[in-house]
Amino acid sequence: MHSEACIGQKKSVYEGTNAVPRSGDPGRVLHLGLTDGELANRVIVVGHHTRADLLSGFLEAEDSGSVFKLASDRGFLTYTGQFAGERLSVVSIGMGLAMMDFFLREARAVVKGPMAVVRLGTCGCLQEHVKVGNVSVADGSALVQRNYSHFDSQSPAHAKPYTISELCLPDAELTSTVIAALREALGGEKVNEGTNLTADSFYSSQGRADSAFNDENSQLIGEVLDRYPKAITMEMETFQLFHLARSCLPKGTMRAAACVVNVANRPTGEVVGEEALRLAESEGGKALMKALAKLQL
Ligand code: R1P
Ligand code: URA
Repeated sequence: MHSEACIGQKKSVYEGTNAVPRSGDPGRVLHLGLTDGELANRVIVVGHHTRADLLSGFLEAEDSGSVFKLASDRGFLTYTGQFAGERLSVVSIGMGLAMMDFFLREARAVVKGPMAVVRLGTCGCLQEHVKVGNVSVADGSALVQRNYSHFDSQSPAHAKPYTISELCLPDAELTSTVIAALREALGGEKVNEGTNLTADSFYSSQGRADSAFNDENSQLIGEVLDRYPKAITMEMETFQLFHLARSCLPKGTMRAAACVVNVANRPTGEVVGEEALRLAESEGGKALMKALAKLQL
């Protein structure tokens, strides 16, 4: 018999399967790959590695003499260092509700004490007057989900193809600090505030047309705007961040805020240029790091 198949003779690949499992010694959480103390209480969370690399350039070395860096084999990339006298991490988590869930739960498991998390993402913008390259801060977020039951031919006719949730709110103080820092860094005309919509797909639940699938979404953006006329941004993680921060126990120990660079104006079809995007990411990101460092935790 091949040795890998000898169930019962090998140490388990991880422990604690009914809670937040860890593997190795020291125990590392399964998906972020981090162990206790490697992540700071103040975190900027972004969607891709290039943005994390960019912002990690603003971090200064820890006492060890370098900025901590760890790439997990599940796609998470963590940097931890010093910024304006505080310990701060920048983490790239990839995309979607599930990745934000992995991140916040496993981050909570390896960090002691109160946390503050700010997302710097990108989005499609639903309002014609909001310019691409601007940064929009969420004053609330609603979740737009594909209703899988609707697409099952056995389901009752009244089940709608998409569900739209109630609003979930961010931390008010952190959000005001973020807005002030962004305005100072980018100028007031480049910073918008409004409702965020988090979708469970880049495609169907964001109202994109794709003739290769039955999506029944041609009316979706209109329905969402009827319900939330102040909605300006549509992306894929903010609701989960706000929801889990509010669900975190003890209450108030995880504070959250979120903003996104508008990369595409959905009504006009305009898409941001490379240079404007990098500028918003780097100057906006630095402003968020200042806001996080300033926050009394
Ligand atoms: C889709 O292209 C991705 O871009 C947006 C969405 O939320 C989704 O994750 O944000 P990020 O640029 O932060 O990944
Ligand atoms: N990210 C999204 O989720 N949607 C967009 O339209 C652009 C970026």
